[in-house]
Amino acid sequence: MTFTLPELGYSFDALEPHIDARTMEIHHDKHHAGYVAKLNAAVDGTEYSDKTLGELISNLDALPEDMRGAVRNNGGGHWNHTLFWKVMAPGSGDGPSGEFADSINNAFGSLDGLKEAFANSAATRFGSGWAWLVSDSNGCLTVVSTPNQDNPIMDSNCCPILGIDVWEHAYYLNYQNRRPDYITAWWNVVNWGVVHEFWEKAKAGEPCSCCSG
Ligand code: MN3
Repeated sequence: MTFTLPELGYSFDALEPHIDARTMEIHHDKHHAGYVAKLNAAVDGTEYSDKTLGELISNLDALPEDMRGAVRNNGGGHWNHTLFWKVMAPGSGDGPSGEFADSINNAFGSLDGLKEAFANSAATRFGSGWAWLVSDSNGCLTVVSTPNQDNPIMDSNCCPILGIDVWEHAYYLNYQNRRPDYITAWWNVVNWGVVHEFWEKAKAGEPCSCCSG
């Protein structure tokens, strides 16, 4: 399979003022495109070229040592950014609703409790990485963080349904060293409808496949 860079689904300036157009353009067209190109370079022409992205990064141990690192970093990068673009939208509208809102309340007390756990996880990730809201197949929610381009599916059965990129390339033009301000502003562009859909699929026991194509 040759992996391709997905469309953003909205314009580069759609998330302003929370995320600026220049950051979005470089992030999507350069950083994400780079992960896709390097992933293809690692996998093309090997016996692993017919695997899906999800199969590759959730079975890293099965890969030969000389391609494992490239698939981990660039396959993880491709998966992570594909989710990231999907869980954001301009004018994100209403917050979580229905059973999904109940599940958030059960796990974190309230939506604010989730935001606090998430912000702590994202702000304290040393160096580059991600913070995630993950669901197990019972719909149970947890907040975790991963370094670099690692993804929770690399070593757990939990599926990420929301994630924030806290690499400096995601915010430095606008926020410089103020990672907490970026994290606070980012909630304004979270697309809760899509996060809710991903949670429903995780809870239904479907493979964690939102970004595996
Ligand atoms: Mn990034």
